[in-house]
Amino acid sequence: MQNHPVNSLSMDFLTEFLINLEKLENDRSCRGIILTSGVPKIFSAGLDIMEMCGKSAEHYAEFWRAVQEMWLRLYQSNMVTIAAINGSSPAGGCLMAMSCDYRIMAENPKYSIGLNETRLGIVAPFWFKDTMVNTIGNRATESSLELGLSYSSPEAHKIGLVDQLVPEEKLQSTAAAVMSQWLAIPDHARQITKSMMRKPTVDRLLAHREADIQNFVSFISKDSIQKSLQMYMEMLKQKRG
Ligand code: CO8
Repeated sequence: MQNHPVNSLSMDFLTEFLINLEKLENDRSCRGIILTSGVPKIFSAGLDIMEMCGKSAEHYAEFWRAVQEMWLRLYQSNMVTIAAINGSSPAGGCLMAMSCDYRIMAENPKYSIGLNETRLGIVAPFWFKDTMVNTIGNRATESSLELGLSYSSPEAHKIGLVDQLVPEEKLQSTAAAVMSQWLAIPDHARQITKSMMRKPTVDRLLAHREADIQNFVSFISKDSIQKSLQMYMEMLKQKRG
């Protein structure tokens, strides 16, 4: 991923991501992908907040459908998906990483990962929550979501949010080595097993997809939520000085 400055998931980025994912999915010679960042110190800043500020209801609906589509495709991918997390990964960035089959994070206490939505005054939707429950369990997810916790890489490893920690310079080679282990399993057996594990979570969104879009549109359109997001963007600017 290389969408400067912070790999935020804008409409354009999501569209390009989906096109590329589909191309790889349809390429029979491609059995696995490593998701990583070409932006130093940042894996992905999550959803592009500008896409959720001061836009029309139609725009919010279209944007949310694209976010859903990204998750549906990545979470159910037939390919082996490995996240090589080489930087901070808040909110939607954390969702992307959790949607992969395996997560390896660079050992750097400055990098953080987590679903921090409540800190922005917004609420992670049920399928973000389900994805986290499937990764770290119900109890850890509950406090994590309520407090909008961001974990340093050692903390993330401790709670199982990432599977492996490695020195930054070994991240890509470790991801390649892990990929080889996963590719040693016959594709059809691995794919059926993955589907068996993930289908109930996917089906829940598919059954409520339109309601989830409506819910997002009405929530994000509220004046109070727009204000919270604007204040958060201001806070990011001030932090930089
Ligand atoms: N969207 C848009 N712009 C962003 C975002 C973002 N998510 N994050 C950062 N930027 C912008 C900054 O405003 C800044 O812009 P400018 O140069 O114009 O001032 C630029 O990117 C660089 O940012 P920083 O100076 O902060 O860069 P740092 O390297 O110091 O820090 C971080 C990088 C750690 C990524 C930091 O920017 C950060 O914490 N960003 C916020 C991340 C975040 O909280 N994302 C949450 C998005 S919400 C989401 O993903 C899920 C929503 C769920 C649905 C809700 C239902 C209602």
